[in-house]
Amino acid sequence: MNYTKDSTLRQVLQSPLGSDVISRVLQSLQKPLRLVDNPVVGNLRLRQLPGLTRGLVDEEFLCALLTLLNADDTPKISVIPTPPAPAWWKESVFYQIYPRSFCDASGDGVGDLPGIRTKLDYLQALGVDVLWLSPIYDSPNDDMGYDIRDYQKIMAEFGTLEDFDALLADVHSRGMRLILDLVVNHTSDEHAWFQSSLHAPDGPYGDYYLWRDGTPDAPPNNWDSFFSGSAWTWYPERGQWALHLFSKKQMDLNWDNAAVRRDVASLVCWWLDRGVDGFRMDVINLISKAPGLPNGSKLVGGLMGITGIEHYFYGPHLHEYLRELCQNSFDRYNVVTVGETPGIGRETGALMTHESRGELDMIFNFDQLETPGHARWDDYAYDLRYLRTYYTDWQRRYPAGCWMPLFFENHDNPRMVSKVRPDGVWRTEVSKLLLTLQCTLRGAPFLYQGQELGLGNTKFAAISEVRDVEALNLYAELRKTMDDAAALAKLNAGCRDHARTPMPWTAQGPGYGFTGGTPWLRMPDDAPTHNAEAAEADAASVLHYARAVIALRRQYREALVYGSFTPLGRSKDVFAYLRAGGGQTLLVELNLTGTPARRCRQVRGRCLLANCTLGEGRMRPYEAAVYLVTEAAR
Ligand code: ISL
Repeated sequence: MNYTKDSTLRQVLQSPLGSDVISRVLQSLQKPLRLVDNPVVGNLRLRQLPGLTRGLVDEEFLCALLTLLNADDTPKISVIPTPPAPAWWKESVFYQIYPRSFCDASGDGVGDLPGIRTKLDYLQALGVDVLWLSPIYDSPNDDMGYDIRDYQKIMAEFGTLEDFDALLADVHSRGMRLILDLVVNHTSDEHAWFQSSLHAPDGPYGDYYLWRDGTPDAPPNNWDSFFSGSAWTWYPERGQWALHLFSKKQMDLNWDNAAVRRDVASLVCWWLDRGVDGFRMDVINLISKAPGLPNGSKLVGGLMGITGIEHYFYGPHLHEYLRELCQNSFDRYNVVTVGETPGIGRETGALMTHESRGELDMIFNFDQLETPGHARWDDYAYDLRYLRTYYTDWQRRYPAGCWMPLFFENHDNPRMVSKVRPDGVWRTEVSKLLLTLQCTLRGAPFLYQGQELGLGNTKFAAISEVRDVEALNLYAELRKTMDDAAALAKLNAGCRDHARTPMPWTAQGPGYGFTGGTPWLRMPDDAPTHNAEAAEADAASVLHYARAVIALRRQYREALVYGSFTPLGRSKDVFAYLRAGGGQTLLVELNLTGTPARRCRQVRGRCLLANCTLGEGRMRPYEAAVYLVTEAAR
């Protein structure tokens, strides 16, 4: 279908992209998607929107939307509730390691590969199947390894290729797997490709990056960098601008150049031949940029917090490039791929991951990390009740041939327990509740290091304690209009360093078993109380619960991995659902609030696991329990 300004909202909703965009806009306005089911709203034509929304939706936005809608006419993937096809990675529990902060064997204050090796017993006992390592490649660390200088070399602080091979062999010998982080939207400006591109524009790498003509005082367009300021840097050596969507040292590759795509596929195969079991793929949806790199709409910029994004978050060749990469690398191996895809919604996500499409196995959608109307830098208490709406929707509407990752934390976000309860109350219960959700919904649980200890945020008292480039740039920006205390308060709300503080293994400071040296980033405030040693000794700890709920997922695999999902009850406070398969039915019942709630009365069963002593009457605050259903009440 050809979309024009005369298309109705209902027609736009039929397109995967249109549906995702409308959902996102409504979500940021805190309006329900069913608004569009209203015949009057559904029949509105696009051209009416600027007038009706008093300019909130403007002409520029409509033009950008129409270009995107008309670029791809693939229909939505229909939701046919068939049992999912089995795959090893669907049965796996993933665990993300931030190597810099996991375990330091060398004593230099920075985590390393030999350190990870010493913790494999711990990880195996936890029950996780796949380890995902954040980047371990050679890097100048402007963005802590997400700026790669050499894809075939290990970062000196982390060890050597021999250390890597030894780690991989140890992981495999335990029946576990290991995936790496593939960062190929951009490279470091110190990568040999970029250096050659910069100094030899007519050489073989001259066209490997996004160079544009202009004068030093006017960037080629108005795109923002995700890390503050313009997305362009002027290079006098070449007399041109180069694009960097992230820091000034993370230069975007030109994926329209077939040689770039060939080189990426071959470096992927190099690692796969070494034995790695797959990749998490950094901002992989950003690789295809709109031809001509047009200016971004101010409206979208305001809504999304970044100008220009509509021209590359779902670019014209995205599917084609992913398919090509898959054919030339992943398809030849039995591996898993997880795309990190900021801005991609459920319908476009299904197009990127459906088993019939040959692109990716899963994508990270981040919509569950903030409640509607909020963004990461907002200081607010996360209302867990949103998860009931969010997951009910995804579990029912994400097609059977797709698989979703289930996660609340990673190295880019504050700790979820602190978002839910900034006051620290009910920390243990909330941690266990989140783990219960992750291990009992349909999808792949991704735990982030320290989550199993119930670690919370750390208060950064001065900017000198912060290491992350995003936060440092933002702080500099904020200080133009705010005092130090106000800027720090903003940073403390959303800073990525909360999740990057090193793992406390023992109760002994100052290194808490992470290092014998000085840690590269301060230890978490929680280290004296929330460390692996203390957790091991306490049968009621989050760690013991994490082991139990992971084991439960394995024991009831037919129901909890492959089984059906049926939500129960109408209360907004309680998320209750059945998972059924292999002749067994499990009931999961979660009180999403900090006050007692009515129990779900429809089903009776034997309690297999709970995060508290179950009360006789009402559910306790944040109570989480899993039952084996023996009898369904009428
Ligand atoms: O979209 C976002 C909101 O600003 C970001 O959270 C975005 O998803 C994220 O910054 C992308 O993250 C990944 O790529 C970055 C790197 O700094 C992150 O650590 C990585 O996870 C650039 O490589």
